[in-house]
Amino acid sequence: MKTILTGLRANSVFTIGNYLGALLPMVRLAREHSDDYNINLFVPDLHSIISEVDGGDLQANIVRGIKYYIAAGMPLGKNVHIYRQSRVPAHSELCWILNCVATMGEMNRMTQYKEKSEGKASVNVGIFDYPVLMAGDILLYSAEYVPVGEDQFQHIELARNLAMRFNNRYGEVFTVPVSTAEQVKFMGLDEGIRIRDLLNPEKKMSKSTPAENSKIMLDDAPERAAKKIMSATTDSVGKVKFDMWEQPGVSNLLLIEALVTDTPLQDVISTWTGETRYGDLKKKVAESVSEMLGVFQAKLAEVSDEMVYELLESGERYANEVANVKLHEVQKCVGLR
Ligand code: AQP
Repeated sequence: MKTILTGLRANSVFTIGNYLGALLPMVRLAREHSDDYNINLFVPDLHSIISEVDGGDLQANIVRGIKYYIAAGMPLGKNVHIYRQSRVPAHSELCWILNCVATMGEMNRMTQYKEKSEGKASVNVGIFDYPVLMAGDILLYSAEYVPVGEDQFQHIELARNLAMRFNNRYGEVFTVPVSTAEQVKFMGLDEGIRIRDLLNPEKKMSKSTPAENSKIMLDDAPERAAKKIMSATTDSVGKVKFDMWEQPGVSNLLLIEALVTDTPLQDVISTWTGETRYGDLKKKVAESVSEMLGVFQAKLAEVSDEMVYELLESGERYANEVANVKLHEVQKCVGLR
C-alpha cells in the first residue's frame, strides 16, 4: 500500500499558516485516501529541538500537536498511524547514513537554512542538517506523497535527490517521493500554499516570528485574531487585485479567505477584485477566521490526552516495525550488516 506522510514540528502553538498550508491538506488527503493508503502523521520532535522550544514544555506541545490533527478532522481508521519521531530510533540512524550521501554544496543551498541562520552569530548544526533528517523521515516509510507548505518544497526535492543518489550507488532501496509539481496536483491545488506574515507580507507567517500581530495562532481568542487581521499590512495601491508580488498583503488576505471558507480562490478573487475599501475585505476575512477558530477550538477541547497516548502506542509499534525493516535493508547495502 502506498504511503502519504507529513509531520509538524511541535515547538509551539501552530499558526494558521501551519494549519492551512499543511494540516488541513493532510486531513483532506486522509479523508479521501485512508482506505487505500497508509496515512503517516508524525511529530518531528527531534526537529523541534533545533530551535528553542517556546513555553519550554516539549511534551505538552507534542500532545497538543496531535490534538490539532484530530480537531481538524483527521479520520482515525486502521491505516492512520500517529507517532513521535524520537520514539523510532531508525530516523536518527538513517539520518547519519544519508549525511554521508548528501553534499555540503546542496545543503548550503537550502533556503530555510539561510533564513533561519540569517543575522545569527552562532547557528547549531541541527538547523543546517535537519533537511537530511527530514529526508530520512520520508524514505524510511517509502512515502510517495508528502503534503507540506511551499516553504518545504526544496526539502522534498532534496529527499528525492538523496533517494536517487543512494539507489544509483547501492541498488533500488528507496521509493523516490513524487516531484513537488505532482505533490501539488495530488493535493488538488494549482500551486503550493504559503500564508504570509500579516505585518510583513513579503515573508511567510512563522510561529517563531516574535511580533504577535504578524501571525494568527490556533489558540488565539477569535476576537484577538480578528483584531490582528484588521491591523494587517496592505498597500497604497487602493484597489484589490490578487498579485503576490505587487500587493502581497491584500493577496494574502484573499488566500486566507479562500482557504478558511473552503471557497475556490478564483471565486474569492472575482468577488473582491476592484474593491477600493480594504477595510471591508479585512472585516470579511476577520469574520471568517474568527468563526473558523471558534469551531476548531471547540473541537480541540473535546480531545483528551488519553486518546492521544492510545493512538501513539499503536502508531509507534507500527512505525518501528516498518522503519526497522527499511533501515536494515539500507545498512546491508552500505556494508554495515
Ligand atoms: N506560512 C505558511 N504557509 C503555509 N504552510 C506553512 N507551513 C509553515 N508555515 C507555513 C507548513 O507547516 C508545516 C509544518 O511546519 P514546521 O512547524 O515543521 O516548520 P516550519 O516550516 O519551520 O514552520 P514555521 O511556522 O515557520 O515554524 P518556525 O517558525 O518554528 O520555523 C510544513 O509543512 C510547512 O511547510
